[in-house]
Amino acid sequence: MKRTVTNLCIIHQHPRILLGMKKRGFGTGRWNGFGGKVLPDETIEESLMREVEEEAGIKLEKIKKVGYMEFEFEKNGEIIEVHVFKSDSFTGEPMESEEMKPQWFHVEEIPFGEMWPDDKFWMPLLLGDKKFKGKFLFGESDVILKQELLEVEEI
Ligand code: S76
Repeated sequence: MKRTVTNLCIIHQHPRILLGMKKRGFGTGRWNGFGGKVLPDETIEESLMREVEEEAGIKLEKIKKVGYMEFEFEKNGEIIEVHVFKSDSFTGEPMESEEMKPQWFHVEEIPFGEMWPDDKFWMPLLLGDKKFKGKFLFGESDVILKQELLEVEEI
């Protein structure tokens, strides 16, 4: 069974968050946090800094680990491990890249209908500065077949 280690970062400057519209690859057409696959010779944190700079043109100044999730896809048995971070400070101006079109959203107007269906479950924990662990099983058309989500003290 294939396991892929990835990271995901939500930039949260209350009351707004920065999301990116994914223009190609996994999750095309959905608003998402920034991030991607961890390469063999980098740490999870280094990978996150690289991905955010590549996708949104900004350099994160401070990151905080807030979650860990596993996404399993029934169709191919693939498991994606996701290390979730949040950040409230960066340098540079968010810029569209070949992969992502960044946009700020008010926390009351997050476009959950155009995001991965798990996001509406864990995003409130992230916005409330909680830490969490979760597991989601996705079926046909990415519907959630099974889910577990727990608030934890340490991640
Ligand atoms: O927020 C999410 N980002 C992804 O890339 C994939 N959720 C998700 N679920 C499969």
